[in-house]
Amino acid sequence: MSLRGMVGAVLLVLAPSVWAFHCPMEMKKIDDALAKGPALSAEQMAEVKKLRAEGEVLHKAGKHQESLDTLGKAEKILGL
Ligand SMILES: [Cu+2]
Repeated sequence: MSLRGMVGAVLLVLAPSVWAFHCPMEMKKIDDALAKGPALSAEQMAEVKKLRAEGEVLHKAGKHQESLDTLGKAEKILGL
């Protein structure tokens, strides 16, 4: 196996576990922001909570990239 192939294989194995740790960090950031009582409209608040819940479901389903994308949208609304 070429060095390049090996690096690729290692990255493939490591990447999902890196994401797996990343999602809870993003969820915590959102929870912390929500705990501070952000200045959001009721509509935005509902959207953030929905995205936060969806992110957790995706994370548990092993869809970490989709989870991060979803959590990222919630963070954007919160201005994080
Ligand atoms: Cu995850």
